[in-house]
Amino acid sequence: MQNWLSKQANLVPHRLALIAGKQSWTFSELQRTVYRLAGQLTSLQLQKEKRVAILVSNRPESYQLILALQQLGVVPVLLNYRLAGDELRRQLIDANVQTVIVDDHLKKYQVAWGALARPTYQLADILITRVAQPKISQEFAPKHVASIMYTSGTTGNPHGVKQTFDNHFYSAIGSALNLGVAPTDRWLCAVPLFHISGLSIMMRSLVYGMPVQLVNHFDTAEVTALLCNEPITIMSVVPTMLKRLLACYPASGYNQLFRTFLLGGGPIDKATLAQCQKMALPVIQSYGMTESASQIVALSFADASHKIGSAGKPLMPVQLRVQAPITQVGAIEIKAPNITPGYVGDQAAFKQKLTADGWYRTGDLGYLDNEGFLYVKGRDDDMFISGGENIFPDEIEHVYNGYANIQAISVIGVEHPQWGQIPVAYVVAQAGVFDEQQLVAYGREHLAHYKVPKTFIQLEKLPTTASGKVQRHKLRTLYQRTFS
Ligand code: S0N
Ligand code: AMP
Ligand code: MG
Ligand code: MG
Repeated sequence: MQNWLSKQANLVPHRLALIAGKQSWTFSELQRTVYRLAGQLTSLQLQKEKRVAILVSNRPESYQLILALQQLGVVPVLLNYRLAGDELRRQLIDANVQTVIVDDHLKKYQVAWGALARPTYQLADILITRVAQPKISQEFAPKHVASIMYTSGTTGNPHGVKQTFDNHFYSAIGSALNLGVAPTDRWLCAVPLFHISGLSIMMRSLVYGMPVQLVNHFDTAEVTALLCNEPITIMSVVPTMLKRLLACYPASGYNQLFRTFLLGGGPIDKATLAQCQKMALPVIQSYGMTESASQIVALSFADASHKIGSAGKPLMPVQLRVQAPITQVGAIEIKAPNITPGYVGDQAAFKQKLTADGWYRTGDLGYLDNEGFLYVKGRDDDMFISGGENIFPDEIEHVYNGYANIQAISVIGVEHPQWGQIPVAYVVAQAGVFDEQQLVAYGREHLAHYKVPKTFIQLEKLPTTASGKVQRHKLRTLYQRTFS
């Protein structure tokens, strides 16, 4: 396929492509700006097909940086700035990056990478270097990796998911065939570009020739004002964002062109959905993951109101099956051209997730109703989600096993009205009692803040099986009995 940015700059040069605060770029202006940045990146001697890690927030310069790397055929590895230095360092090593580019206000991380011996650049410095002639890729090869991002899953450390141009293309088509693409569409991106929720908006923009309104940081009042005053038609949200927006929903509604929220990234309670319906706030529920380059199942506008609680039907290019009879809960498996070809480091871990006949095991549990609508009901492992961020208990326990005086620890996810779920730890001390503040401080040093248990509950011993494995389900029951 022709390079998607060149294509849109040719098809719709004067259409808006990116809006951020008071700044905006048409497709033709975006192309010029991105080429200029690609020319500046040339001085870093980046090699085609190799990886460059970027640690950036949702600023227009970061958006253009991702595009510029793709224009050069270099693979951006998108890092989550909420992670701790240790976690990021592991990802840099795992992805074997040639260079790291950091947004100016995220400089503190460079200290943590001191020993990595990878050249690290500030984006601001690159933006003032000499502009050389860039070698722009004329084509976006379908199997070429367009992006890599990390997601926590079943075992061990997070996996770096490769997303090819084909993956993004089929994902964008599946979304378009369900939601439609209106000539007036403008998609609000307040979800992070380092998650597929955010990056998929950029990739759809390139496939559809559609403007993206970019927000640096999700602020409820600011986003509400934008939804009222700007011609925004669609916004991607995780449940935490939807709940915050709902609490501030103006009686007069949003701007007239607003079509829907695209809701994904984790389970939502029925009460919130019912409230949206009562307030006539359009919400399209969806189900997807990093490994499928965003939504693979979504409700249609026609079904949204009478299938509340369902994630919808598999989108156009997606096949989905549940390992259980209709209406019964089983493992959700998918097969689609938008599924990743694999992980960067651990190929074996990815192969283990494929069935003998080549379907991808999502790790999620759910059922299909008689009409083929999917209901997601939980996980086959202990992973849980807080505010759209995956949390894997093993990762937290592993970190705390390095803390003096901890004899044993087990982490569970418990319900929380704002975040969906939050981590709570049961701990056994080698001696005496713990100082909870010190436990929190230790966690914050080594883990993303959202992974640090909100409560530590001391026990004499943890419930285990005969073979010594901790029984988390017993801890969940214990928590419920104690606190509800
Ligand atoms: C919800 C967000 C915006 C909350 O962050 P906020 O309010 O900006 O927090 P900060 O100001 O940075 O910090 C304040 C305190 O809050 C803590 N905190 C921040 N985030 C979390 C969290 N997630 N859980 C718990 N606590 C959190 C901070 O630590 C801080 O506390 P202190 O001061 O004590 O440190 C933010 O979390 C956010 O942006 N979440 C969204 C992430 C996301 O997009 N996830 C989706 C991942 N999944 C996918 O991408 C696949 C699905 C998908 O593609 C999709 C998803 C949604 C919609 C559409 C799609 C699609 O298919 O297209
Ligand atoms: P990630 O690995 O960050 O891309 O997160 C993807 C995971 O989020 C999925 O595997 C599910 O566990 C969860 N998820 C996404 N959408 C939904 C949904 N509609 N209902 C329940 N869980 C969801
Ligand atoms: Mg995942
Ligand atoms: Mg905030």
